[in-house]
Amino acid sequence: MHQYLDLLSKVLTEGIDTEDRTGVGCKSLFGYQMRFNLQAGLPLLTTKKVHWKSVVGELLWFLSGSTYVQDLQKNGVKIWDEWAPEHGYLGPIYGEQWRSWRTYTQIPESEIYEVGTVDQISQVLETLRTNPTSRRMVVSTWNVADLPDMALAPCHCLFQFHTSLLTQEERYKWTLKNRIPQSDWGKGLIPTRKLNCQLYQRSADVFLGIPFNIASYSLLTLMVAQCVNMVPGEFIWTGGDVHLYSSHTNQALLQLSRSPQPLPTVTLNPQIKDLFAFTYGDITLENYNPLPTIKAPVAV
Ligand code: DHF
Ligand code: TMP
Repeated sequence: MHQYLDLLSKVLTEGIDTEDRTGVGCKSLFGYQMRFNLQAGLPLLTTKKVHWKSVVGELLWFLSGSTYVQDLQKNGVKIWDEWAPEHGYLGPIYGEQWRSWRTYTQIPESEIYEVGTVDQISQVLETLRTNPTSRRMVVSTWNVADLPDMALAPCHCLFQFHTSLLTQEERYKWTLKNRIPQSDWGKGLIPTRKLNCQLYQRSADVFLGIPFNIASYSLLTLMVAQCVNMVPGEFIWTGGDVHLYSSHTNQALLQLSRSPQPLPTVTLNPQIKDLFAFTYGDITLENYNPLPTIKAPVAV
């Protein structure tokens, strides 16, 4: 995770002091990219403890299509509480755009519109299975017409999957890592492609948000890869406005004084091939030995 620490230090030293929507104030820079090889372990910060249960809980909540905070809270996840109104509906944020982006189709020669929905995630899964060289495997949450109704405009607003052929050597390594017996090698079980994912995040809270966002999309890539029988490749994080809130300066300095530890790994229940069937118990984090938590107030 030296990539993350490099970014944190860059924002701290080169970020421009900026007034922002929250009134907290921050140092900000525009445009940045980090690449993570998912074969090297899960890119989950080790220079502070990241609340993994919240990362998984939030991702499963997105995948379920829910945007009700109650569905998160019942799994003990509190990270959306500050933005939830009394009734708990956060508006058409991530879950709704991922699974049921609304469409309006005019019935010919009438003033009547038929309401439908597009399940972007299912469409991408289908394309990965049937046309893996497609350059259109994009999921967007930047639904311009819906923005005014969202509790918070999407920060991680567009992601794209990409696949490429594995080399013989990469396939062989995978069979060893997954202990596929030699007698099964000819049976079409061994993946032929690797799966890459790139996220565009228009606005990124470098201390609180980014560690969650990287872990979340990396985990999503592992889960999708298993469902479409591919090997996880690279996760690429691309940021727009990357900022460090002034209330996080001391926390950032403390974090930069620490040394990264070996990355943890994730083991998924190998039986699950349906992305929407994963539950918390199917996702196991192993060898996560981070340095202690660093508390920081979230800018609302
Ligand atoms: N607003 C701002 N200003 N920054 C964010 O990162 C952010 N993230 C949102 C919604 N609005 C936001 C959704 N994701 C925390 C982490 C992610 C997140 C919201 C909040 C957070 O407070 N993390 C703490 C505690 C984690 C926990 O208790 O589960 C942390 O130390 O990582
Ligand atoms: P903004 O809408 O004014 O850009 O404020 C959103 C803030 O939330 C900003 O600090 C970025 C942060 N954020 C993340 O970094 N990651 C996330 O996943 C979410 C939801 C928000």
